[in-house]
Amino acid sequence: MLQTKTLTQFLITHLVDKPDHTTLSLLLSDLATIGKVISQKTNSAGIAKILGSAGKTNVQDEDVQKLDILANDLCKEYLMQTGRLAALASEEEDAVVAMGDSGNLADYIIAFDPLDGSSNIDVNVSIGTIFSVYKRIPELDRMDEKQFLQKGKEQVLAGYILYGSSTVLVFSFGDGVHECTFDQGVGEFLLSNERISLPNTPTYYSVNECNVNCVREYDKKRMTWLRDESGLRSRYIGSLVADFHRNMIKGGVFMYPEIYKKKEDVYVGKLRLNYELNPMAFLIEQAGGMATDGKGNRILDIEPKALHQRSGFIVGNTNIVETLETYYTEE
Ligand code: P6P
Repeated sequence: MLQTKTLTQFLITHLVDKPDHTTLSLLLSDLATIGKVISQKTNSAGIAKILGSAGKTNVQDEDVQKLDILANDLCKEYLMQTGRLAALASEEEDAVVAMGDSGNLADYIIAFDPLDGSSNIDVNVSIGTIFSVYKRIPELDRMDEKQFLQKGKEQVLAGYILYGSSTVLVFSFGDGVHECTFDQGVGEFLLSNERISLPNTPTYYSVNECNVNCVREYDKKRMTWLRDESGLRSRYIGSLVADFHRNMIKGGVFMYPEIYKKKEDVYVGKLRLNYELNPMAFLIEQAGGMATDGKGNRILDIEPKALHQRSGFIVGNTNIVETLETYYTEE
């Protein structure tokens, strides 16, 4: 006897309340299928000899792993044949990707990080796929980059698939955030945590403390407060989806401040607004938390200016994020 709902059963119930979510529900089901395939590929990567670098760098100037390419190509090819999307943006793609003739009249667009944290693949650390879905702007050509410069609060579906000790799909349509766990035996994602709510008492803080001498004074003070006064325990795995998921379930805060780049004499964020920060900010707010850029701006209110725009990031329990924001000083 199956003790819980499958993702499909959950979506059928969801459609009763949201009859206009048929395409979005089918799209989430597509993403779940992609997650099953990537999960299988990452779990057998060592055997299939698809670990390691692909020997090229992406638009982020990052070393591309073989599994990055596999995940990116899988997402593009699978979603292209569904006809549910007009265009796609990806961390691994310089520009917007058209979703074929079948997508010409589609109402939605998607931004992806097909395999976030992929530098951790070779050491068996959890990695993830992050997705962010918007309604297409009808007045614009589907290939117009402005389709992907909508504020994060306009997202209609966002989530991630975490490939860890188990494979979990965490998502929100904007009416609560839910978790499904992949059951190998059944071959389905089963509902494992409905309407996730951040614990009132946070447990962890996550920041790469090796950056302490490359951040602004107010970020240095934030890192010191987290370590010495917050009462939180340090946990940092260096894989955004894994760090974020742990803190959402156990309560806590993740911070990636802007880092000083000596060559360019400028402070820059590492994480990308479109397909990392916006989906995570959407989820954390649905779980009762908060996400800012570290300069007092709500992530979901930021108007992106570029497809691969980066930003500073503080995300987690509202009381902790608000405390950290009190350290901000205008430059
Ligand atoms: P650092 C992985 O490369 C990633 O993009 C995120 O998943 C992760 O949170 C971050 O970078 C880790 O960066 O500089 O601490 O290694």
